[in-house]
Amino acid sequence: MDKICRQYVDNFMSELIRKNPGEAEFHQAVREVVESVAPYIMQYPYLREQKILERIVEPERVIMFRVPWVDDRGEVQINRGYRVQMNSAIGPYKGGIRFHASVTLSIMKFLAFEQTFKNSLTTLPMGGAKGGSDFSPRGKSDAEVMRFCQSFMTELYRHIGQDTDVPAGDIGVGGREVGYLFGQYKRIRDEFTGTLTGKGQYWGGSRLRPEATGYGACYFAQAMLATRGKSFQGQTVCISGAGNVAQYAAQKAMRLGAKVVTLSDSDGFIYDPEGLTEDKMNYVLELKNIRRGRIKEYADKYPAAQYFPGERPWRIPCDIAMPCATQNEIEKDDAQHLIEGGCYCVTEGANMPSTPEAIEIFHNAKILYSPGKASNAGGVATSGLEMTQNSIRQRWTAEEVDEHLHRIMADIHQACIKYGTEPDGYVNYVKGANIAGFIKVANAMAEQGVV
Ligand code: NDP
Ligand code: 2IT
Repeated sequence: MDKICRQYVDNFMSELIRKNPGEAEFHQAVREVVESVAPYIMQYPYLREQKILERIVEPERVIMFRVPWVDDRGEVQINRGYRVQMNSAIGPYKGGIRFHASVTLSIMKFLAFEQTFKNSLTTLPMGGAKGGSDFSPRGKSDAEVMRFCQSFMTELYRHIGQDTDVPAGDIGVGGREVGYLFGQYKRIRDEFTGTLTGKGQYWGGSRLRPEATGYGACYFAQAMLATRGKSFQGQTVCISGAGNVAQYAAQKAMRLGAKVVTLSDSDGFIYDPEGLTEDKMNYVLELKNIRRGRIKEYADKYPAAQYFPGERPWRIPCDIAMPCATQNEIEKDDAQHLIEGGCYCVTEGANMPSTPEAIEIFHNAKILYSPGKASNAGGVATSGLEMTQNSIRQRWTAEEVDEHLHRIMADIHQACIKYGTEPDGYVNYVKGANIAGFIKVANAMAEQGVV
């Protein structure tokens, strides 16, 4: 980056940090995008004159609200609810809802910001948003989760709608929570519309939406691997997380011929040197989605596997790593371990799982590295397909949805190549994804005037 560009980025970031103090995750997500797009902005003065970057980092609207509910012991509980409506330049606000104890305004803003560029990359007309609460479903009964979801929606309903803002799942929000949220929305509004995605298979949900993020990440990885004449066949894969994204990334990688040797949760990870099988995968789906158990139990069930409490899987040697748990779960040392263990491809299923220091290590080692906003876009893309199916009151087959998903992931990969190829031929997928995602939103904003 030249001196003028560097100065521009530094000034921009000091002003952003001054205006949004203490929001470390938001600063991190913005810095990455601004560093990628600054050279592009320098070439087009109208983008600077229109203050597109200054506008794009300012949410169009932030909603924060009280979520009171009563637990099973009759005690009153109070959580905080959020919806950050970041950008609606290319379509209605769209993005997931996260229920996790760690949720803060900074995390909501970083996710809504990332979502804006990710949704632009999908080629579908969707703006960017994110919502959630510091409520943790862990250890709560179904009845408690239902009462919480009903209370959350009793405020959120007035801010969303099929042409306004369409929420979906994220960490802590899966089929069960979307069901309770949708039920309450429909009850208050007295209308059956596609206002949430990730709905149940018998009431408007798209086929393959549960699988889409994990499958899409594998399709993206396939495209990256193909650039080096490789595939998943015979490769050893380390995956973190054991939730929605991790489960279906593992299933698809395995079906594509890879040996998946790790899964994790916030308490630790399991290492199965023999690799996952369809039977073991079915056990994991039942353990996590029905019994809501911990990944530790895998090692009790399959003695060849070992459980490592309090650790992340990145020191296990592998060819391909797929972080599918949460933000900043690959730090500098983890990245170093991955490279030393022979890893040559990192495909992010989670949002911002690698720290900037880790990304620098991947780039310096010239390995294949894709940021979440490119490789996990299959989830929201399939949400977009669910919106289309709801609008035309039709339901596509799994094959039709899978075909769309394949095409979308291939298009995103192509866009990354177009904008991210360096003079030496190395593809910087971060740069490619950020510039490709930015151009569409920036031009839409410029064309729509100062709003
Ligand atoms: P789930 O809630 O289904 O699973 C999350 C998994 O990550 C769990 O195994 C969980 O363990 C673990 N995890 C969560 N927080 C932490 C933490 N702070 N430290 C360590 N482990 C943690 O969520 P998803 O699978 O849906 O989401 C995973 C990631 O993928 C997130 O970054 C999300 O934003 C992203 N994503 C999700 C999409 C979707 O369609 N669902 C689409 C695109 C991205 P534990 O049970 O112990 O909490
Ligand atoms: O981060 C994400 O892209 C999601 N959690 C999915 C959002 C969606 O609207 O399907």
